[in-house]
Amino acid sequence: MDARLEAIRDTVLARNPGEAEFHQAVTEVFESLGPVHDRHPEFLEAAILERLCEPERQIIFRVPWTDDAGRVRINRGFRVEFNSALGPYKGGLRFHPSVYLGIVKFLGFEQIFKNALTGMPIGGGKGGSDFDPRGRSDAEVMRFCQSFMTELYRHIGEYTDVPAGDIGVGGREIGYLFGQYKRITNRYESGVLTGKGISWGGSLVRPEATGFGTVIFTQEMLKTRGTSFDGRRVVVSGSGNVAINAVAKAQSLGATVVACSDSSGYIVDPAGIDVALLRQVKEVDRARLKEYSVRRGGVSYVEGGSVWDVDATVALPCATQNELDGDAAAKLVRNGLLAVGEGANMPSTRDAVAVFQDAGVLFGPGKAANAGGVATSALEMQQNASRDSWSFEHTEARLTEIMVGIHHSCAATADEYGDPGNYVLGANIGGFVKVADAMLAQGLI
Ligand code: NDP
Ligand code: 2IT
Repeated sequence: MDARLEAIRDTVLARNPGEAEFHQAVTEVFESLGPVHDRHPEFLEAAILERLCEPERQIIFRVPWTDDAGRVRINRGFRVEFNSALGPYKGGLRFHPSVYLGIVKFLGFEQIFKNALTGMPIGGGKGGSDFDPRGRSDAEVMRFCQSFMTELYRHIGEYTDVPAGDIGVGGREIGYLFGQYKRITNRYESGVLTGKGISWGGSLVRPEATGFGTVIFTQEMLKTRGTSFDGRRVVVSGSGNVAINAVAKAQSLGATVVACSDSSGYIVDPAGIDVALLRQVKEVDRARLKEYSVRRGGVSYVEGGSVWDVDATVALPCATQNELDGDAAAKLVRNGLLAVGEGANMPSTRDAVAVFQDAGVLFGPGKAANAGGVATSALEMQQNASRDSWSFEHTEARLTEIMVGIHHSCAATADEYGDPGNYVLGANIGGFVKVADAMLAQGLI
């Protein structure tokens, strides 16, 4: 890392003790930014990096709720409004027991650059709670969401901060959150949340967008080597919103997705995953992935273990941060890996990224490859602002155009900075320069 940037990075780490994931995300971005600061000393003079690493606002609050047995429960809620240079804070809410400030800050930090890459007018933010929705009834989830929004509502708004889903937050949760926002404010402010249902201000394609976009980005990378998904053997991790739609899109392009996972284990389906059955098990019945292997013949279920033990030419990590380490990366490379598209946020450890890049594997980092979700959220905001709703075909065409554009700009930036094919460099520099220019123009705030 450039010595000037290393000193700033060390200060950021010391100011934010114990936030390992935030440290990791900051370090990874800073490693790309030396050459930009050679060309733009004004960014250093204006302390752009120091400002970027300090969120504009951080909100932490108590979320009391009552479970079905009448027992009082207390969780912690977060919203980190990281950077508004390009637009209102925009980013998802994560409900998972592992959530703490360091996770929310890593996600919010990544979101700044991701959102810049989309070319849409959105700043970066993230939020969530250590609430664990697993095993909770609909009524419990509703009471939790209502209590969460009873504090959050005062901080958000169409022109201020626009949350959406992430792990543990999907259409059901967005519905309860929107209902409570509307009730408290007495405003039908559609643009305050994205990921809404189609009949009440949602956008077609938003549920599919992250997984679809990840595959579209990966297809663009494959094209640079004169190849495609057609006939490829693919492994996906996770079996939630992003994973399911990545499976669907990869298979529509002629790939066979032979494996996916949850935090308990993974399935191997050599004939290719039956997407309708996977949706039924996970989205309708809200069952564990193991149930898929019970209902479909010829499928093995491996309890525990790593889905990355399954050989593939394309790997799409779509579960969570740091789920793919250096050993897993080396095994995938030995098994003939050609490309990785990160559907999740920071799923590959820094060791894993180094293994992929050293081996010449096409590597699409999350802030570029999974930007289709938030980009389609921005399209949802656009539809809400104009009180319009677009067809599936039109919206999907916009998503495709945006993902192809992100691929192009990452590749062009990597070329410009003398490291062709380095999408990590391209994404970090491309996103950073847009935000830094806007921050300079807006003065010292
Ligand atoms: P979901 O809650 O729908 O699904 C999450 C999936 O990941 C589940 O299969 C879950 O398994 C698995 N998972 C979660 N945590 C862990 C863990 N600690 N260890 C192993 N597996 C785990 O979330 P999404 O599909 O929406 O999100 C997946 C990833 O994509 C996240 O990194 C998210 O930040 C990222 N992302 C999401 C976007 C979106 O639009 N939803 C946009 C861009 C990125 P289990 O059920 O066992 O917990
Ligand atoms: O990580 C992400 O980009 C998301 N969870 C989606 C955010 C959004 O506002 O749609």
